Amino acid sequence: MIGTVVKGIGGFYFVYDGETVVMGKARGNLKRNKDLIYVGDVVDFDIDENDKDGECVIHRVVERKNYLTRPPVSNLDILVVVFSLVQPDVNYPVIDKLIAGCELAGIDPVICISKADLAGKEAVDKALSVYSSLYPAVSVNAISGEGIGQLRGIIGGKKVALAGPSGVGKSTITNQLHAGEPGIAEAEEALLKAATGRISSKTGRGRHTTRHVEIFPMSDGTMLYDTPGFTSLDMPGMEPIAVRDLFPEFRDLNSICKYSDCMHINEPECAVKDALKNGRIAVSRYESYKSMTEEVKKWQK
Ligand SMILES: Nc1nc2c(ncn2[C@@H]2O[C@H](COP(=O)(O)OP(=O)(O)OP(=O)(O)O)[C@@H](O)[C@H]2O)c(=O)[nH]1
Ligand SMILES: [Mg+2]
Ligand SMILES: [Zn+2]
Repeated sequence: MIGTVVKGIGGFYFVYDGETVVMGKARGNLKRNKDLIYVGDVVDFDIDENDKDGECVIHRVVERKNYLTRPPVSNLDILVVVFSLVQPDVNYPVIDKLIAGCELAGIDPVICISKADLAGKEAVDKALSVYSSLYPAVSVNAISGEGIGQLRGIIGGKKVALAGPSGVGKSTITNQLHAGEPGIAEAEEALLKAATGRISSKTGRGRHTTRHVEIFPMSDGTMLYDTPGFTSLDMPGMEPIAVRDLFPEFRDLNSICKYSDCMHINEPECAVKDALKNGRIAVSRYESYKSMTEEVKKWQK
């Protein structure tokens, strides 16, 4: 059978088959390295009635679409990049780096401006306009629920996680998305409760110290990854020139620049700098790009 790993705890995995969650273990090779199974993995599993430790055995991890190591999750379709304009103030280089990390990992970013009630419509619209030609972009007030419906529409049926700076409202938005959702979580909770004793006796740890990432399947098919919160994605060593490709607004322009390897910084006859001058590229995006290329250069030394 095929299912999705929705939680891993102390060598046990919780597999969701589209209807229920079963607990089980990894077989053979998979078992030797517990890092080999990620939350989000699609796995081949069998129900094992005779196994005293769990209800299912995982045979194989289906090839991943993508994965992140911090937090360790796989197969995300969408990362909702959440940020507020005030409380806390927006930090565009951090946000744009997160978005670039999505581009690199093969995850679709969705831009979510939170705390729309605190910033004023004009500021929110302006921030949305920076992104709306590049990615799906919404603003929300997670206290009143405004904009949550629109966000639901965008992420519906997909495998989704929220990321962004601390305090921007990720947990509040997550709670709104969960509002009115019935029970897989409860069924899973009951399973977990039953399993916790066993797990604790094997690993010496209880549930609170081992909790990291967990997926909540929702009634519309959305799988919401609940992570402890992450603010950046891993950026492996890369050539500065490769940073260009992480900014979709440059893609059509790269070939118009005088030099094919134009970094869009000091070169003459640069289509990106022209677009910047006439406002077709946002200053904040360009500044983020420059700071990312600087960062990548530093790692190379
Ligand atoms: N005014 C206003 N406050 C909000 C909104 N969304 C969240 N808050 C508040 O902002 C604070 C932080 O929200 P959280 O949801 O905990 O933020 P978080 O992103 O999960 O923070 P971390 O878990 O630290 O990463 C809380 O006091 C929320 O009540 C909003 O839309 N408007
Ligand atoms: Mg939180
Ligand atoms: Zn250029």
